[in-house]
Amino acid sequence: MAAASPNLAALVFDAYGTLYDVTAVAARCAHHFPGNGPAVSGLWRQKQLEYSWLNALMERHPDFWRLTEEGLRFACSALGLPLSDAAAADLIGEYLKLSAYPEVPGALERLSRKLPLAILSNGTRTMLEGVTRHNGLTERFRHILSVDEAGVFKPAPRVYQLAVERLGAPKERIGFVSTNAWDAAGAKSFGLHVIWINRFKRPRERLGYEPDREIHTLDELIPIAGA
Ligand code: LAC
Repeated sequence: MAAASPNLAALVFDAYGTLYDVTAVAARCAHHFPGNGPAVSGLWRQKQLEYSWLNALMERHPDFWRLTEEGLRFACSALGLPLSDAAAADLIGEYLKLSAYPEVPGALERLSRKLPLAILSNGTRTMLEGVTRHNGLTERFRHILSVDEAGVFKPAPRVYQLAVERLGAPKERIGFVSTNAWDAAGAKSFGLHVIWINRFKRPRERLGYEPDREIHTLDELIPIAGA
């Protein structure tokens, strides 16, 4: 049973997989690598995230654009697929053109009338502003926050602290919304009020931190936020 939602002061959203559909890159991967689209895109995303966690542990901070490229290069080498520089640039460029999930624009419109909204993501500011502009959503957000401002990737607590500093609200009154269960666990470990969008009907991560709410699409957040 979900806990009652506190009087939320703001909503903060993860970007990739939460607002923007990263599986769309699979189609572009299939264009460059016929028959291997899902294999490339799946391994690419996995390595991109692994590299973010490993760099955080190594206390290094190459930016997410670079990790996105390195993850793609690893995936292609592992699968024995030659990757030209032109194909790499085309595929990485997809990150600036990802589509929002279908319910996202309407839900953000409703939510933004009730509460200040922000993005807090591993992406660089350029990546986040680009994809948000591409979807016509720039006006919905009070802040677009990149982990680069904290100099470390999620789920380091310093990242979630950025939301507290920039929104000026107590952490338990900031609703953090993510589809990535490991990101939801990191935000909960830090102390935010966490809403996990379980878009893909996945089991919960067993990291010891349960989300405060579990929903399946962003629409379900509208009544929770009283919007
Ligand atoms: C992000 C990754 C976790 O947007 O999806 O931060």
